[in-house]
Amino acid sequence: MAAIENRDFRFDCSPEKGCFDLGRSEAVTFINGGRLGVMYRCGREHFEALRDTWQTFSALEETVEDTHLGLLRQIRIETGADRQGMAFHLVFALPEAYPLFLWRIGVENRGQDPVKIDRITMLQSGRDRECGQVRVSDAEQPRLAFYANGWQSWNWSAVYGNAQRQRNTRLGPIMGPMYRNHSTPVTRRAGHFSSDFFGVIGDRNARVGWLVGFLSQRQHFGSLECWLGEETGLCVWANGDEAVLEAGERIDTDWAVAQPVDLDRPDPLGAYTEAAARVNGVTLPDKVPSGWCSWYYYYLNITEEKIRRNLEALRGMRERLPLDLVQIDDGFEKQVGDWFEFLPGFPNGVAPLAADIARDGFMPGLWLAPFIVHPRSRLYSEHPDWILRDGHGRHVSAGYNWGALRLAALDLTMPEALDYTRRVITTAAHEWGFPYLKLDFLYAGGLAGKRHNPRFTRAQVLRRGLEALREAAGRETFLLGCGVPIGSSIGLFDAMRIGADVAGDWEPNYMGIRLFFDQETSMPSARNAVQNVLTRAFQNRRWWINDPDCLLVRADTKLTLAEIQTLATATAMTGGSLLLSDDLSTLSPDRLRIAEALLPMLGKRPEMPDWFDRETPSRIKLDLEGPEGGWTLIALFNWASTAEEILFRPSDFRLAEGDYWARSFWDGKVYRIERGLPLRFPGIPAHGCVLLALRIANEGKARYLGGDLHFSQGSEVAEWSEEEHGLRLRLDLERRTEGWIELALPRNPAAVRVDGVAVKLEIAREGVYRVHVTGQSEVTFGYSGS
Ligand code: 9PG
Repeated sequence: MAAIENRDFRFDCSPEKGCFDLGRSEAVTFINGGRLGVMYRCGREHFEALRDTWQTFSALEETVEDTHLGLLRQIRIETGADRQGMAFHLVFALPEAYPLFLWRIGVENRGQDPVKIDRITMLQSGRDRECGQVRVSDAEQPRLAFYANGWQSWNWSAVYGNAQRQRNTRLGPIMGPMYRNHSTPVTRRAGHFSSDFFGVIGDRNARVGWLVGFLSQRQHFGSLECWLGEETGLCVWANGDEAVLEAGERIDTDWAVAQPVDLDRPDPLGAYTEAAARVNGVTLPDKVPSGWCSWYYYYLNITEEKIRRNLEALRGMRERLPLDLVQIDDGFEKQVGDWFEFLPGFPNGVAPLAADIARDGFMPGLWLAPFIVHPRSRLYSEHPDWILRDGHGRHVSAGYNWGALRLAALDLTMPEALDYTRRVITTAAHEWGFPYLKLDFLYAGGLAGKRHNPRFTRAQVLRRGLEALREAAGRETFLLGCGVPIGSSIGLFDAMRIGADVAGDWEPNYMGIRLFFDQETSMPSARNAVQNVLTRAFQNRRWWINDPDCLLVRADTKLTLAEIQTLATATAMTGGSLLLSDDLSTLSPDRLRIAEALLPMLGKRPEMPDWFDRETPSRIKLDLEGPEGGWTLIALFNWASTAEEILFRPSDFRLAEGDYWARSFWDGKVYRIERGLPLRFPGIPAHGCVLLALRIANEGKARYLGGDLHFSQGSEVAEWSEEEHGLRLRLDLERRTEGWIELALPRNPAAVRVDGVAVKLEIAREGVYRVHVTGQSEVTFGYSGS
């Protein structure tokens, strides 16, 4: 028996029996009798070690200093070699600085022969008497649910209730390589789920749960499997990918991690995300990107001329819509893979465009997909040995796109292939002049196949490939990751696409066919994009800046105005980047105004109060502070496909007691909330939303209620001073605009001046006044009777 304990955890293990218990102090034991295991092969024979006993050679309790995590109190167990000569190093640790439990397994080949590692099981518990049991809470009627994280940027991430079935692609044979990690099981039955990198099992009734997973993904892709129901079960493992471990070599897993989760805390996954950021050396960029991207209007149909037209439009509207970035997307290259040859629309390549974009004061950005290869490219035919192949010599499929049923991928263990990807990045960043690169389809670097060097796991190959890209780009280049496994990317990208592509349709379709395809969760569509914008919002400003994908505001898509407002609301409220992707030269002023109202971006991570309670969260909360005091933004979504009444219940949001003013941004209505009573919003359209600014009513004092200048309805207020005789406020929006603001005033104002000019005041309702202003106005109210 060996045990460690601190104020958060109790851990004990029985090395002879090969099992362990883990629980929160003063709460039910989460894992009771959990097991480890290492599955490996020697020649043709399969073995599983650590399963029944850890054959302990030595066990040591110690405190060590970890460069990233600080002080760790740990138990280190060394096993003796088994009959094949395999020895194992187990570490169980409690960091002083984080409420986390960590463990890892080192696998050492002390035998004579190479072995292949299939799987390193970090935890198996429940569903089998041998493996003890899993308990999340002691509630009499638990309502268990599981957060499943998608493998890469585009893959659906959601919380499923125990009666639900996980959403899996039905395009597996064709899109499997893009839509899932092949070593993470496909689940089919209700209550059976799988996840990549980490997952959260929780009880919706007891409001507690546990996150389990990994802090990094440098060594192995991490997978999880979870069973909810009669018998709860949990399995967490590192995928060995049959990588060869030579005699005398050792491989250690990334840290496995368990974090107790309080579902009602504002930042429930904070400890985990912070520790993972630390371990991976994250540094956040100073500025949240805003800009324009060519993809979602022109798609592959871009030319130098069309980019220039939009550049000119951007220049013309800069005062009203100050964006930083102009990003050229897919469609300039001769073929995916042949990055140094250009299509006829770019007769001079992209370097002159980068120069012009920069000359106009914008940051030039370029899309590249350095790990994926079109089978009709020159690269493919000239360097057959750089292409990832299976055991039969056939190229491994990286999925279907660009008219190719089976795209190919580079074998990044071929030094020349990796060098080529470095050259692509160096050229784009340092010769063509792009300080911003969107690096896409990077999952292709981590597909299963027979590699030139069989001694690396897929995760090692991918991570080293990504590190090579970062090194080639230099720290100064802004890198946006896209189509890339989440856990492998932490610490390497400044921004990360965290969801599926947006599109001009709410639901996905293939060449207009909705039936069947509308069930797909990684295909481009507004619905699929917004899903992860909400369910991965917690990653923003911890692992990178989240990229929610582009906001389309033009009128000629199939999106309704309500749907566009929903995308704008989700984008703005989650604090990631803002990219437009319409033909800016043809946008109408009212549509442009939707985008304008999101600038400047706030770049804050919000709270998601019902993130664990439904598959798609329907509430966002963001607390803000200004010279006038604090206020709260609340977004409420109607995910139904029919118009519905939305109910706003202040008690759902842990708001301070009192009476409130609420102003709804998209329709400009002002409400008064008395004694915590709910507000009703009837007839919110399908996929529509309500965006409220809430301020506690302060009798006897003036309150800013909001307006139509900025979605936050308050961050435009730069100065605010109220005296007995009146009120003075100054707005500063960093862009040119005009519109209305509304205030609740304690007394009837006798005189109102906007920028020194007396104006007429409109009364919106009793005690609430409207004034027309610009984004930089100074407004003074003189109260009457004083
Ligand atoms: C350029 C595009 C854009 C876009 C990227 C990526 O599921 N799919 O088949 C699928 C295809 C393309 C795709 C995403 C998913 O888009 O996300 O922003 O850059 O490539 O080709």
